Amino acid sequence: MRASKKVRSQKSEVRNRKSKKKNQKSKPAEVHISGAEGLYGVSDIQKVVEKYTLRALNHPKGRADKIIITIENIKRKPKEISALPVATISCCTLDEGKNAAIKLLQSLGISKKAIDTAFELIGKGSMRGAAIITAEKSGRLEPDTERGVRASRFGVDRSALKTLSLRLSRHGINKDIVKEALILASKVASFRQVVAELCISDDPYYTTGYVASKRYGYLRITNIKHKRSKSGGRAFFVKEGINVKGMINYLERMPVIIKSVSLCRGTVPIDEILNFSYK
Ligand code: PML
Ligand code: MG
Repeated sequence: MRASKKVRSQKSEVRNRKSKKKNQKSKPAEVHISGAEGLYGVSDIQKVVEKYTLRALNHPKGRADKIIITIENIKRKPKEISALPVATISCCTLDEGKNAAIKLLQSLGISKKAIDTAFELIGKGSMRGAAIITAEKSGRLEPDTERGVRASRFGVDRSALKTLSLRLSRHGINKDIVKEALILASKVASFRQVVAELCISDDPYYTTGYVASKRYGYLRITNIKHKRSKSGGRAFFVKEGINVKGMINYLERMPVIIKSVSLCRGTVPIDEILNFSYK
């Protein structure tokens, strides 16, 4: 599901007011409101369509005026993977949140230059999909840097979802936003040459983001952005010399399903995280 809304940008309004030509109307821009997807059995389709539609109509970014729902029959057998282990790093301020993300990414061998590029792009919030950034030289690899890449065709098996919901609920985080982001991040991290992902939500009222990697798992970071900020996005850090076509094909086309769930912890101090490696 992709939902969007037409808005007149303030910039173009100002330009039009100044313009000598009377009655000239600015062209409204289309703003992304909400995106969601999953792999489901036929019997779940009706329920899922209703859930996604309601979400697009009641989103904190505003009511969508265009909702596109695509239902596709996936014939290829999904690749089975495990969900990344989950933990939360609790930060009180924006600086603390950002520094925690930087510390984690640097300890994964990602250069400061690549990290700065990611924060800058995400801060602008103008990309529709994710940026692919090389971990050392900070090169941009997406063929279309405005569109970026969209991880797609991921889901969770019914019994794994039950286990996941139970484990997350012990820490008060059994929410769709957490589960959907974890499933996406687990697919992204399962590609061999992905080193890490940085995500900051574009939801203006959601200030928790994450750094995900095979080594440390899915690490939620609270207060990584200002409340009311609409900018957000994702960056995938990859090894230099990667086969980018193969990666995009995997992320966008290959069906992947979560079959098992890993450890779900609550709040963990960052130093404890840095002293333990899952891979
Ligand atoms: C999103 O807006 O969909 C991204 C949410 C990222 C963080 C989810 C979480 O709390 O774990
Ligand atoms: Mg979102």
